[in-house]
Amino acid sequence: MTQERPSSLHTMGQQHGRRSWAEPWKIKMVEPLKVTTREQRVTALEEAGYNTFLLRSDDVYIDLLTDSGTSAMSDRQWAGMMLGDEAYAGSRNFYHLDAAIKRFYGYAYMVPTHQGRGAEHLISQTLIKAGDHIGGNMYFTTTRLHQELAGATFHDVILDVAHDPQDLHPFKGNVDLAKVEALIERYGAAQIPYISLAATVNMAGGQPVSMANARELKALLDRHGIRLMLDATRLVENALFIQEREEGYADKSIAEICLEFCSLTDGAWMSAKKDNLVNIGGWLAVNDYSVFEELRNLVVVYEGLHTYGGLAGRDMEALAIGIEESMQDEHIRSRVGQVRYLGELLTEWDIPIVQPIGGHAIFLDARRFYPQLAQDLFPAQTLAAELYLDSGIRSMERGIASAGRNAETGDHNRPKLELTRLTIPRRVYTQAHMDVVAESVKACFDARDAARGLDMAYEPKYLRFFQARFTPR
Ligand code: P70
Repeated sequence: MTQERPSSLHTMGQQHGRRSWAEPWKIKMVEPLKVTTREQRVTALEEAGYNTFLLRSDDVYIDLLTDSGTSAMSDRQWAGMMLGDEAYAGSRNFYHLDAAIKRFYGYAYMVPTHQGRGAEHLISQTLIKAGDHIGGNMYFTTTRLHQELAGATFHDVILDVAHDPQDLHPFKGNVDLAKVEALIERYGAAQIPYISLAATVNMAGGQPVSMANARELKALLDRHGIRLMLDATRLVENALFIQEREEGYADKSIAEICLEFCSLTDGAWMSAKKDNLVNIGGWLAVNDYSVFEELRNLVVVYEGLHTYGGLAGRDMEALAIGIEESMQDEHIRSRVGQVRYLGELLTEWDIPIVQPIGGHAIFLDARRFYPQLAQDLFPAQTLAAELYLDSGIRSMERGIASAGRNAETGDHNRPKLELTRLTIPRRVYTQAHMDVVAESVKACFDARDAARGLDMAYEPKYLRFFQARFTPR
């Protein structure tokens, strides 16, 4: 990959050591946005039970619910869609995708899946048996649920500082090796099929894992015969932080860093809807042929034949091209540069956000926004509602509602982090949109004393945050 690193691939600002993170593309097609009145927003939010997941996107102005499947594809990806080989078996697009995953992530065998949780389901059912224990660098909602449904108990093994929104550790996503050792000591290696490593860590605020931490973790697990499985959903963003912050990586390309990181793991699942720049898709890749054989058996039960896994040929083609585009240094610098632009504006205005600024989103610290609200009054959900009412911006709760209930006691899980996520889609919004968002957050911050909180009026059994309904106090 070294040939892909001439300085001409850096943004103009970076070539000159200036601060610009300007996008390495221009806009060819636009989609109009709808502006609503406050009255319309009040009605829409009431109909949605104060849950931003239940809003119609037609009622949203700037949609920062998620960076998942919301990216803009390039002209090359759209051209690739026309080359879809919609054969039931052996589509040529599958082989293109397989080659892209081998080239950029380095794993030997892969199956496509319809999205990330399809892959999480397959890997959990394949490697976990009832009574097992999984350590992970902070939980992610769907990941943990699939591990639990397969019979495992999840244990958080991330550094303690990851739970502190103000701690400035450069690699807040790192695993605390002492916690892993304690887990092995307590349950024995035979009951720990793998450690689940996410890079970056979504729920911690998009925080990265260092190469050194992954390497030490791998060495520790190798001594005990435990696998290391990667959630590669935002690995490309993680690679930028390694390039910027970790000694010895400043002159390595993003592609080289990703490949090295993956080489420290035994396999990965992927929600391709994030880093990989497609609207739908996922994949699951491993190096061990016997694990692959089992995955290939299961994929035909739950997803589709092993050469399409729930995706159309055209989707696999767009994904193969998206993987290559996502690995370009200038792409990822501008993507994370835009997130930082928003974060730096909010920081200048003393608005409490998770620091350091992460890769895919700005996380507002709802605890410090609304110190008057007890966590059981859903401060982060309240803030998401207030932001929508102010300006039609849609954000996502990442606090007590997302954390669900303890399977044994039935009580709420009460995470230390009570956050409202402003998630930036890739290649979609402009710097002016970021200004609108910052001003709206500021308006909500200025009116923070008036917030009263919410009660949960309807609670679904699984992943409750998606469909729960709330009523204002
Ligand atoms: C988000 C999305 C998805 C995701 C992820 C990581 C680190 C796996 C997945 C699953 C969508 C989402 C999902 C659950 C709750 C809220 C939002 N994250 N690992 O917005 O992939 O969605 O393709 O099945 O971030 O953060 P998929």
